[in-house]
Amino acid sequence: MREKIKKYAVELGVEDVGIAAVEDYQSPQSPALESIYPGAKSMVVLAYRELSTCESPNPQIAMNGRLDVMEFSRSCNYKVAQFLERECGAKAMTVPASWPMDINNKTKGVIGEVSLRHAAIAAGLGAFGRHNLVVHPQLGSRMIFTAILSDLEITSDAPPKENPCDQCNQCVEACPAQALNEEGKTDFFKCLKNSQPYGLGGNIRFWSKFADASPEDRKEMLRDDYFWRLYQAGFIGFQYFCFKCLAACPVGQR
Ligand code: B12
Ligand code: SF4
Ligand code: SF4
Repeated sequence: MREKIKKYAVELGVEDVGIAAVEDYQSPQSPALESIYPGAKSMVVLAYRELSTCESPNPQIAMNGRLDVMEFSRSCNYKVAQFLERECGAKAMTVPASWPMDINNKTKGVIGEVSLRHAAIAAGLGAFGRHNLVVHPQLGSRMIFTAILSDLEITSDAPPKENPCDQCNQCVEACPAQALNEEGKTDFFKCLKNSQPYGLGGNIRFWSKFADASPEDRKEMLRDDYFWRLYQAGFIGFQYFCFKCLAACPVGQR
């Protein structure tokens, strides 16, 4: 069964596949899996490689690489879930790369329904690097994950023999927001401000200022580049304007 699932996913173009038994998934801050899928027994975790677009100094092109991989990942995730239901007799539920997630004042929008880093680690796809991302032993840090929960009883894949991160610190030095200075912790407010300048924080700042502005100043604000970028972000969805920590990592670079 394990090999049959992996073969199908790899043929779709997924870079690597790991499987974790739910008891090996431990993410203290995330919702309990039981609240998402009562009776879930395992998860199939799919790994995709971010293209070299993440090195582009042009933020639109860098972001476009992410949009490509997210669109591809949504389709592969659905197809693998469909395969689990059709060919393996499972009940399958998909976990997206990023959204939707429960975004509220308590979680601040930084806790996914399932933590895909912890899922990838439980599925043997890598280990936490100094940048708090999962580093795959052969493919490196430029990895994006999705997952499928199911009631299939399958044991976890073995973890890599050693952590591929050699603590070279290049990711920490590359971070323009100094969000990685403290080991084992990403300062997510610093990261968010830099990596999603037109996200929720940007919207709150803009609209608060707008509410207090005079009619003349409001007109000016609507002609400003910042508003135009907010507008674009609104219809594209998530916008990541920084890929520096993952792009700086030398592991697995060709
Ligand atoms: C919300 C979110 C963010 C938030 C908050 C991040 C955070 N600290 O949790 C912000 C906006 C800041 C963010 C930034 C980024 N993100 Co993000 N993000 C997510 C999302 C949607 C949810 C994360 C979550 O649930 N966090 C809450 C829980 C899990 O965190 P936690 O328990 O506090 O655990 C953290 C620490 O305690 C620590 N930790 C826990 N145990 C251990 C053990 C050891 C040994 C160590 C060292 C650390 C450690 O690591 C965790 C990360 O900080 C996931 C997708 C998903 N559903 O998982 C993507 C995800 C984590 N993001 C991803 C990426 C790539 C990024 C960015 C590079 C932005 C970009 N351009 O894509 C940056 C990287 C920031 C960084 N270096 O940490 C990828 C990571 C892929 C990978 N190779 O690991 C994910 C998995 C998306 C995906 N589908 O692949 N992200
Ligand atoms: S995404 Fe950018 S701002 Fe966020 S931790 Fe990585 S390098 Fe720093
Ligand atoms: S850049 Fe260096 S320190 Fe950072 S994750 Fe990669 S190997 Fe580890």
